[in-house]
Amino acid sequence: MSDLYRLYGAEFSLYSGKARSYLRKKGVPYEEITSTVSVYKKFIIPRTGVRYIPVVQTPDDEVIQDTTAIIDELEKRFPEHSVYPTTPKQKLVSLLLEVYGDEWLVIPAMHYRWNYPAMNADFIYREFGSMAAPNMPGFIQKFLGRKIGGKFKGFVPRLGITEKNIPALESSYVSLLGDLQTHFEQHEFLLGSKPSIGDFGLIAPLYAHLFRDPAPGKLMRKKAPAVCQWVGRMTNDTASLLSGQWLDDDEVPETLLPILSRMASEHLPVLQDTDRLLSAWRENNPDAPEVQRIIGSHEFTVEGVTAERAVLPYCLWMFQRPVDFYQGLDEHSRTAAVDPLLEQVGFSNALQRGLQNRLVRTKNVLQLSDQ
Ligand SMILES: N[C@@H](CCC(=O)N[C@@H](CS)C(=O)NCC(=O)O)C(=O)O
Repeated sequence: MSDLYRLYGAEFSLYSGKARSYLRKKGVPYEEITSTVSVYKKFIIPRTGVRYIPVVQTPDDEVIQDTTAIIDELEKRFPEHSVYPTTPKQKLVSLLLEVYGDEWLVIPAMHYRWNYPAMNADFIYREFGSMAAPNMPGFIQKFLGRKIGGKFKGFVPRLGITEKNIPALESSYVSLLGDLQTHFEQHEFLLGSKPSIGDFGLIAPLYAHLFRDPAPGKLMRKKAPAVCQWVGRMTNDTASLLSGQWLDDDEVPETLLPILSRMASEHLPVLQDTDRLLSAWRENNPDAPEVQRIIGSHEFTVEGVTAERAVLPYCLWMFQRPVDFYQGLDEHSRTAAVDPLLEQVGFSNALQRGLQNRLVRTKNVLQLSDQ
């Protein structure tokens, strides 16, 4: 085995962008292996038991699937210059924005990728095809690209993206871009001059889809040039973690407040409802060996428009992280620092109340734990 870490990913894959950015910013020695059909068959599926990318293989042949698990394992192996701030507000905000990027901004990412076919379709099918079978003739790549890409396009309605709410989803995303623009005009990263776990969550949708695909890329360049520059800082080869600093005195810049408020009004109700529905699912499926990827559907509202989407329990595994962090804080940190901030952005008692269910990931599948 070589002494390099291996990233099995793809340039156009949302979560691969998060893992790659982390590896680069952290200065981890790695090589990227394209996830061809053959690599899926011979490596990814047998070693992980599931069909997701990215996957990281360590030099001692440990195989890790899921970007949060990858980052946390690498943080143990490379503990210097952590991507986790240590002060209460900054750490909580960075954990919340990781969840928001990973789990919610998939909506604009998938919408702008798949609902602008005149600008994107040729590009994205070619990308899927050349990843799947890089040495095959063009017509086979085209066929495979459409087949594999079509599967991902099929997720669009399940994420709750429909004719009815597209104007609302676009309006929300354009406002978010405006808020991010204001923030990145003043700060290099979310919380200072080095990226935190929150930056890595946001780069997932904001690189592969929203920056790199032709239609949303044009929108981002027009509306939010400072966000494009942040994408550049997040994806270049400079290991900026080695030199940057968090802002002093646990400061959370004012410019992040509208972004947290947007998360509180759009995403938080979905997280809370997912927890409620998972309790009901648990009662109806007491002997299920694992939690299914989708456990029904529920309503959600963006900019006053309500639509229906799949209930995805995985988002709770992510949301447990900020909830656990909040609940582990001492009384003084909560009341003096964190609670006023949460109140200000509309999280009210969500973290205080906690969650009804606890999820664990075992062998890359989710299970309910008895706590
Ligand atoms: N939450 C996981 C998700 C990995 C994931 O969903 N990857 C996408 C590509 S970006 C995938 O492989 N999807 C296949 C599928 O959904 O069946 C992570 O952080 O790595």
